[in-house]
Amino acid sequence: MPPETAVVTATFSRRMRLRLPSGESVEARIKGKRLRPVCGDRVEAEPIEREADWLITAIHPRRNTLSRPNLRGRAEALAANVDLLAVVTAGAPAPDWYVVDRYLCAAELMAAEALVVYNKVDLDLLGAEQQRELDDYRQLGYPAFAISATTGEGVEQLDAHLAGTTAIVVGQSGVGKSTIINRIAAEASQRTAEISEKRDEGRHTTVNSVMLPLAGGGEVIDSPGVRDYSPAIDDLRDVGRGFREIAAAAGGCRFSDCRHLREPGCAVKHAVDDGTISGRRYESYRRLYVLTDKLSDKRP
Ligand SMILES: Nc1nc2c(ncn2[C@@H]2O[C@H](COP(=O)(O)OP(=O)(O)O)[C@@H](O)[C@H]2O)c(=O)[nH]1
Ligand SMILES: [Mg+2]
Ligand SMILES: [Zn+2]
Repeated sequence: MPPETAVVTATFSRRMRLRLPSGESVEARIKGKRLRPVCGDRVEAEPIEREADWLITAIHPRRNTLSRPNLRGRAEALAANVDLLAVVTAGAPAPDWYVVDRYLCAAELMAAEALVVYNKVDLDLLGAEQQRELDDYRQLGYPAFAISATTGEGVEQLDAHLAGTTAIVVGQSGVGKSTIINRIAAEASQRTAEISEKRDEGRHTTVNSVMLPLAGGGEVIDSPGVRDYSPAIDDLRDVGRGFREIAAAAGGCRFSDCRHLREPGCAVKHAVDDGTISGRRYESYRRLYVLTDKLSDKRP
């Protein structure tokens, strides 16, 4: 059989599940040690003689990549070719808006759409402060949804936004990503994901990502919980580009290479002082800038 272009729909460390152009799902391993396919990748694959496994021989160029820095400060891909990031927080564990901002920054830099989900409204923990954060995101143009994956409240509106896209659901561990996906994924596909996870139990400790068809068309990737996510950023100036309102204000800074930290004539700081830019969002920017600067020192 000739090689085929397949889509990576699940990764379990170095084992993959592929969807062939025929729609059939097969399991695959990877040729050599250099290739690192992730969910959403388009790959070249060929059947292996007298085996059920297929072999991935190449990864097609990616439209975009969701990545984070690894321990050596280099970019490690988590998923590829996505249209939209659904960033999930919840009543419990307590929302970490800094993590939300870092995912939103990643979305900007990879030219993907993004929206914010506050899950577990049924816990009645959505106070004025959280409500204000959600309103701030809406003001910036990010749709924000307060939902309960358990009761189904608000899920329909979220579902309507994701339909037809290739979306990835991201956020801290325990916020309800998998529960949300179980609600919105096409029913038959959920069982497939379960089987693959179970079959792998004991052999591989990490089930990384799974991509499932959405009931309303398109597909959704359930990503692993990454603790303290931050985007992999090569160019420090990209940190500011990842915050829409900061990118928009930066044109007014006195210096074209303004870092918006302590420079005189900084339009961003000015906007923070007069309340046009949220002080909390600015603090997110500042922290990520410092972190990215530190990580870039690590790279040889
Ligand atoms: N009360 C409540 N619990 C939820 C909701 N969504 C998920 N959970 C619970 O939160 C826990 C973590 O959910 P899970 O989907 O595994 O989170 P993930 O780590 O983000 O994938 C589980 O015990 C879920 O039952 C919700 O809307 N309300
Ligand atoms: Mg999960
Ligand atoms: Zn500035």
